[in-house]
Amino acid sequence: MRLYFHPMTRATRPRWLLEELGAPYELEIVDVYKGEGKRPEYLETHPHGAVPALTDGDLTLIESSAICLYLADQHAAGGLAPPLGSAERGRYYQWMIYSVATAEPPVLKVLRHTQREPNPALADEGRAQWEPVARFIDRSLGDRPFILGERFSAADVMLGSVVALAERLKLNESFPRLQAYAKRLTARPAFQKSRAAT
Ligand SMILES: N[C@@H](CCC(=O)N[C@@H](CS)C(=O)NCC(=O)O)C(=O)O
Repeated sequence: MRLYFHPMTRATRPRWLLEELGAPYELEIVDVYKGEGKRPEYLETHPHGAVPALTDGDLTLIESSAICLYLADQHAAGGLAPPLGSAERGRYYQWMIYSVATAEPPVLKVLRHTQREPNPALADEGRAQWEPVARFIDRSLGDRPFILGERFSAADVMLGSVVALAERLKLNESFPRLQAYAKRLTARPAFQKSRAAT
């Protein structure tokens, strides 16, 4: 398997999962911040020139959530995806999709409008949109360590990467359980490794 990657991007998600699974992989750094994603050879792999992309034999996959769903199933013995057909599997799908469809956009809005394109009004809009998301995640976690309960899963990789970014942006201050969740996840060696440049 080859993961097309750059640190400080969504490509850290599948790398985090590969590290949790102890699965072998090759890393290919694509510096999307220097335009390397738009090189014609790479556009053959990722039509939008973004990271992550994963190749596994003849298969090429894009979208961090799809790659994580695939990896967790390919390495089912790693136990990071609940059994097919179980209610827990349903909740797992919910969090895998919620992470990118609902949780990520407000956090990225705050990131964008406090950094690359400063705009306090739009940043505040992002903060307001994060609030109900944070409340839902907080309530769903309850007093359990991970989003599906006692066991860490690939859903914690997807959701956790968003919550960890929200934490960096100080969006979780009214949600101590979210703060503890972010701390618990970012302390994991696989998370730390996923941020490395090589
Ligand atoms: N929805 C995609 C987003 C991928 C994406 O936009 N990646 C960014 C880095 S976080 C990128 O490579 N941007 C460079 C570009 O689009 O030119 C995913 O989750 O994989």
